[in-house]
Amino acid sequence: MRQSEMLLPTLRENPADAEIKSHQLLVRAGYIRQVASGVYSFLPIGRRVLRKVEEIVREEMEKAGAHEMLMAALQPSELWKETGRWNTFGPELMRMHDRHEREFALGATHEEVITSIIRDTVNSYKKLPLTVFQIQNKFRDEKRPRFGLLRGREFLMKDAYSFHDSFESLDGTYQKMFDAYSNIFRRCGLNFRAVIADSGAMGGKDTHEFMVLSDVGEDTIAYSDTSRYAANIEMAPVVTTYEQSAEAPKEMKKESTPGQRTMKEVADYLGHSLDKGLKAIMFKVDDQFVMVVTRGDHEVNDVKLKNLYDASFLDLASEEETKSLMGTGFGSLGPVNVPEGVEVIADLAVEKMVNASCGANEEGCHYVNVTPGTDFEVSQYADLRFIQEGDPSPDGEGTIKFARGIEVGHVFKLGEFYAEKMNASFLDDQGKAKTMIMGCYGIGVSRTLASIVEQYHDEKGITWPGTVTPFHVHLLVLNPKKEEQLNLGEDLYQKLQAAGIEVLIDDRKERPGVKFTDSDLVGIPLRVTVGKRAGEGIVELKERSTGEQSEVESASVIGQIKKYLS
Ligand code: 9G3
Repeated sequence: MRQSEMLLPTLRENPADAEIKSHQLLVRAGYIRQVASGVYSFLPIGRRVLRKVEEIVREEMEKAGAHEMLMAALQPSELWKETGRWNTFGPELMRMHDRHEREFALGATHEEVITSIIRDTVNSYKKLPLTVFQIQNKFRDEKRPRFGLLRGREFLMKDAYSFHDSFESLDGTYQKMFDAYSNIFRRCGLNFRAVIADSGAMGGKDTHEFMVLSDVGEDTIAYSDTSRYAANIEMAPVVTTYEQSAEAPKEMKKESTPGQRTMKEVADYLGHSLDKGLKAIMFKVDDQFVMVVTRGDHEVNDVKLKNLYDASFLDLASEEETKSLMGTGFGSLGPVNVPEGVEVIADLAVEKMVNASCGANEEGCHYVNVTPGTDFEVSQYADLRFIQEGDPSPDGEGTIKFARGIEVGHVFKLGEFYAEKMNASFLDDQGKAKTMIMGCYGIGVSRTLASIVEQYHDEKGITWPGTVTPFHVHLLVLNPKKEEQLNLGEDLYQKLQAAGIEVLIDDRKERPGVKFTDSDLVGIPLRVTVGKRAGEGIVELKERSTGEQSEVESASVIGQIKKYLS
């Protein structure tokens, strides 16, 4: 394609609201433009990359046995009322009325739509399992859209849905989707981890998130430094075994600790390390008060606490509630002599401790030489803390390290929830009506594109991997007014296209410096420059990511490019 004809508006400066590299570079290099907060248009060169990512997704989905369809984005509210989600989702679900005042949702996801199609069209086990997918813009009115395409309010998603007559069948499809996702992100050149995750509002049991490792990621991943083990930090179990302290328990006694509030302050004041202290935090779990005790250097994992009680509501008790319950605030809370009605539970690390310190439930006072089981009762010990770097990996191989991740994919075993609510049933081989079992599988396609830029850029611009680059070769003609440059450029342009190579020719009437700067920004992997030595049939070949360049005979440059691209 010819750059002189192309809408490719590059900028020298970062847009004011762009905080991260992918947002800055995609705007500056003419790939996207913002229409509104969290709403972007893809310009021609951006559309080409998006299509490359879509194609990889499409190929791998079809290889995994999924069939592509395209569902309506306008969804009648009746469907969402059948599952009850019309009311459980707040302002994030974008809603509108049609000319007849009928209510619609703009598609945020399509469980209701696809289940309403399947219940009308599939009624026998012979037609199962069945997996469909679509690639379509989704609408979610995020409270704080940010980071460009990473958290938008209209974004391109691949969403797939599978229907089964048994959980074994679901397990099979789930594994196929899991493998397809690994292929997709590998083909996109991404450094990613499949992470054990929490299914959140979607229910069901197994679920994995696919996380691209990146410092701008919103999630924290705990991963093993020697195996493929990785889990969302909320889910990672702690498998550390604790040694029984060898100390002989001493007589508990009260010390005054005037003005000392944090664990660190108290430990320093009492002259012991943080891990000899007991941290007590009061939670409200559904409608009961629970005091959670952990070692002083550990943090309570509220997702584990919520899952332990299978609670629908969990929050920290307020300072007032704590004061009225315990007669003291957060700073001197402790598990010794806790009033009735407050349950005390503790993390596993606490069980083996001896002669620890803890709050005395009295402002400015702490107990020392406190031993669990002797000086206070624990109703149950459980894995209640966040995993930490250096902890042993739960799979028994290596130790845990943390990384930030961008969630680009999420696969769920949904179970029967949607089919039950919407009466999607089938007759089994005994003619008996059964509820279908579902899985669903999402990829943020536009978010994946931005993640690739996060992992592939340098200080001059984007450095696309060959599998998703908008073109394979950027052909610069430095001075089209010079006959020999114009002719050699056009000749190479034709030959490259004839060889099936995707080439963008910069035939604009711009100074060489502008062409080089734009070319570095746009990030096409290979650059051929036709310049001063065109008369001798010599051109320059440069690799964008390494900066390696060489002068080559124009006759042999096509062969060299073919070799590089294969
Ligand atoms: C909504 C809004 C936001 C949402 C949802 C619904 C997330 C919602 C979870 C899923 C689950 C899977 C199929 C593709 C893969 C993910 N945010 N989820 O259901 F109305 Cl406003 O979307 N759906």
